[in-house]
Amino acid sequence: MDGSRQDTSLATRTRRGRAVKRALITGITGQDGSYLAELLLSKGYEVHGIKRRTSLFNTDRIDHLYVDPHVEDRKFILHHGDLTDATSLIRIVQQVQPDEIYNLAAQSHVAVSFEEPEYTANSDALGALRILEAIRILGMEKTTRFYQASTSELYGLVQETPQRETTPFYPRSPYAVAKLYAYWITVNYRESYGMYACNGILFNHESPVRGETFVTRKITRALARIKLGLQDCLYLGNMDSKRDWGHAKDYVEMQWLMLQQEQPEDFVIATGIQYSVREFVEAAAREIGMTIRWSGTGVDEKGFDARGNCVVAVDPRYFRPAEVETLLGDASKAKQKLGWAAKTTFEELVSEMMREDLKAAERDEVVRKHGFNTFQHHE
Ligand code: NDP
Ligand code: GDR
Repeated sequence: MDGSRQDTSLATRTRRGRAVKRALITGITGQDGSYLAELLLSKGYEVHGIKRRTSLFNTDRIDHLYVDPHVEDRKFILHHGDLTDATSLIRIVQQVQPDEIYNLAAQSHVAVSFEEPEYTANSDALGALRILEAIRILGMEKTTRFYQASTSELYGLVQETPQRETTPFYPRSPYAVAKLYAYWITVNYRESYGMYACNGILFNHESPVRGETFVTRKITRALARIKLGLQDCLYLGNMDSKRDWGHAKDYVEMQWLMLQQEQPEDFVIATGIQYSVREFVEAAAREIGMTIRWSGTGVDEKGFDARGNCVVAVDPRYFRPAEVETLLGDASKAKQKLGWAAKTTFEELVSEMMREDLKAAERDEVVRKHGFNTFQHHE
């Protein structure tokens, strides 16, 4: 049978008079992917996502959106693929024929990028190129809009404070260097092929579903577990590091807005307020009425000390070969052109994360009481 004349692909079935917009999200199983999928579904989109094959289920963050594949006219559909596998990306883009592609997938951990620099470059730099090429190979330059998840890490060793769209970049990690390539290849394809392609230069954004090894979630999760006696100590690296922390839910709204404009442009997304890692620990502890006892380098004491305080210790293993000491964003362009501003305050963010991690720790406490192990991760 001549496959090329078969009209069976998802794309050809729905392209005729398509009533709803169709989005493809890479990294849909991640923090931002889950919030963006929720947002787009609430706007009536048909949402397609790319997930990687893993030996265990990796869809915890999106399980509430799952629709049984046997249901007709599903609005939420997952595809197996990988940013390091061009053939899978071309096949998915061809099948889905998306109006909008959000490239959120990445090896997104800065510290890990020093340990896996080549893989980080492959997925974070070449991954973006592979999607842009898929759009081009399939002749969809004028019909598919592209969003690239760029990052404040591009500013690295900061050249200007606060950082805005015009601030020069100075990446400080294999992750940031890979993202620098992705940033410029997005600009280049926009300028070379007239594609609607843009970069959101997002500063750190967190939530209760933030990965457990990023510092904010590591802190809220550990304090909750220490409070319930499930963990004895919190080990951190550079506590003087400063970040501009926002809420992921606010930031994905901006990702969508950026693809709805007349002209593609790059935008900084940030709150404009900065706190240190130490201040984050203090704010989280305040939320649950806990007193912190700061220990020096190396751990001389463990767990609650004699006065019932929580011990936070510095462990040099969390220091990075090159650190980004301070980041503070200026999102005035987003405010002026798109009417966007962060809604969630720092206190609200910390409070929500702390509340959700306490609930999770309480669940683990029940499990432990019934004689089962709960694991203590120090990552
Ligand atoms: P997460 O680490 O939570 O999610 C990353 C996603 O990418 C996961 O779905 C992961 O899959 C997927 N992924 C990783 N490698 C591959 C690959 N080779 N092929 C396909 N999928 C892959 O990141 P966030 O949601 O926090 O961030 C989203 C994007 O925004 C990332 O690109 C990140 O670098 C960038 N960014 C994030 C900021 C933040 O503060 N959160 C700030 C600025 C930029 P799996 O679930 O299987 O691991
Ligand atoms: P970041 O986030 O590197 O900014 O990248 P992370 O939360 O990992 O680190 C923030 C700062 O905290 C310091 N730190 C620690 N970090 C971790 N992970 N674990 C620790 O124990 C610890 N102690 C201190 C770090 O040194 C750093 O200075 C995040 C990611 O989401 C990227 O994908 C994204 O591009 C940027 O934010 C913007």
